[in-house]
Amino acid sequence: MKIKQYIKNNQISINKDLRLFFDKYKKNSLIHKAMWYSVNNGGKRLRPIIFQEMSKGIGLKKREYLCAMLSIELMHSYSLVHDDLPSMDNDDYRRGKLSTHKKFNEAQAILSGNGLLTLSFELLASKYSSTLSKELSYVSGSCGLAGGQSIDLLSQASKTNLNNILIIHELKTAKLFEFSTAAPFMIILDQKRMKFAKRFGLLLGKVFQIIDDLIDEDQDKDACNILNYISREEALSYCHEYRNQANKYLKKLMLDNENRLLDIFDYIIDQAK
Ligand code: GRG
Repeated sequence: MKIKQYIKNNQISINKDLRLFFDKYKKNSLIHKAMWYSVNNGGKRLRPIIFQEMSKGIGLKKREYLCAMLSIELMHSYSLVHDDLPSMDNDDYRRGKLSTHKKFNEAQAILSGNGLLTLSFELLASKYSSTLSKELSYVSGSCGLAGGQSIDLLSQASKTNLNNILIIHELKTAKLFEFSTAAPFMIILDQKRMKFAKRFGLLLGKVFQIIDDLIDEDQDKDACNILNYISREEALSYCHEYRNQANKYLKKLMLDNENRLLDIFDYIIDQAK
């Protein structure tokens, strides 16, 4: 099956998993409505797709990886809700729909983000060893998402430099990809391959963010867009270099589905075409 169709099928199935999971919250309190609104508004589900692919590659059954897969998407959704807030990026729209604070209000958006963040950890803690919660805390906290966002906001005020941009990319974006590729190996307690999977995921995340910068329609407004520091050709050559490095780590994982994972990598790069 072609990679585009494969990704589409995975999106459909992950959307179904998220819907089934949220059903039990009945969606009748405002905070749960806001949480569900933020999760269910057309995300590409790339992080859970990559996590699922890694999990399949090591023979995990869906019942073994489902909670971690949902947890990753809830974490991602929380970060977007807070990213859109007036005190952060101040975006009225996300994926062509009203952002959560515009649809509800600012207080409810903050609270629903908190609800998604904590639910993400509840899912991990209910099923797995504390390693997974600890690792997700690390990549989402001050040394990951939140830390990257903090540097990003500081850097918006004045021109920064390429090195700082690459650090922001790593913390704000790549760390959650790193967790997504490494978590399956945490589940099976395979330390050695977990290290290689982390390297693969971090490189994938860096590429994802460079491509996101290249296709950003508002790139002029974003002081942290990489195109303010290097040309499009240079940015793409970073992507190809990272892709080749990532391929070496992928090979060390010895997965049956390594071609599929590489196809997903290339699919991300191809978005810039
Ligand atoms: C307030 C404690 C605290 C933390 C805030 C806001 C935040 C943490 C982190 C920001 C993280 C962020 C928004 C990173 C950008 C990463 C990125 C490119 C997101 C878009 O990812 P896609 O394209 O999104 O996969 P979809 O829409 O497909 O789900």
